[in-house]
Amino acid sequence: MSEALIVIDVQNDFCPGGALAVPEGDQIVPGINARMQDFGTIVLTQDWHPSGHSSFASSHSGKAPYDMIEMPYGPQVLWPDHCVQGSAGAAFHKDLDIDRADLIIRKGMNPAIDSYSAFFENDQNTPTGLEGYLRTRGVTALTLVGLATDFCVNFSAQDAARLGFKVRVQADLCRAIDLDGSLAAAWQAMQSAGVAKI
Ligand code: VGL
Ligand code: ZN
Repeated sequence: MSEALIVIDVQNDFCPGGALAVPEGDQIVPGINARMQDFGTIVLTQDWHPSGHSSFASSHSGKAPYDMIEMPYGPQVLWPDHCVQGSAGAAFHKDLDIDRADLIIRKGMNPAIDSYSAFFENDQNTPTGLEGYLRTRGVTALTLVGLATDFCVNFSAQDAARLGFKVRVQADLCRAIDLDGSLAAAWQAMQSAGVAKI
């Protein structure tokens, strides 16, 4: 019961054919389903943006997807519109075994702040509540899988390690966006934060 599997953002928009498709994003689904049986607690995260979210390029005139802008909380990549609340793209991949989840945590609802991490919004300050959920259930060790390795998995893993959880990221059950070397930088940052790559 002290180990949890955290499944990050395995949603249609991050799979081939989706608005922010991660190459091979769908290929990790069978392996994630199989891995669920090894854990006493299973948490799914769901990127869940209001339409017109500030992380969408379409919300900034003259900006294109993958441009960078400066937000009050720091630099922000602008994304194609994705994971809009209630849309088909925001739904979990149809083969993901969501019936096994103990908790589904949604993030990215604040229109003014993006939220890559399952623990904090990108202001690094506003909590999602996941830390409290895990601690009150006695969870001390986390294995992270899902999408995308270099964004939501990366930020979630670093935050979890900083919060004092024992953190592993299972690389074969993750896939990356990899913008300008962001995947290599993410593994470096995770390693420095004390995250184990398995
Ligand atoms: C993600 C970009 C924008 C992710 C979410 O799940 O990695 N990336 N929103
Ligand atoms: Zn998002």
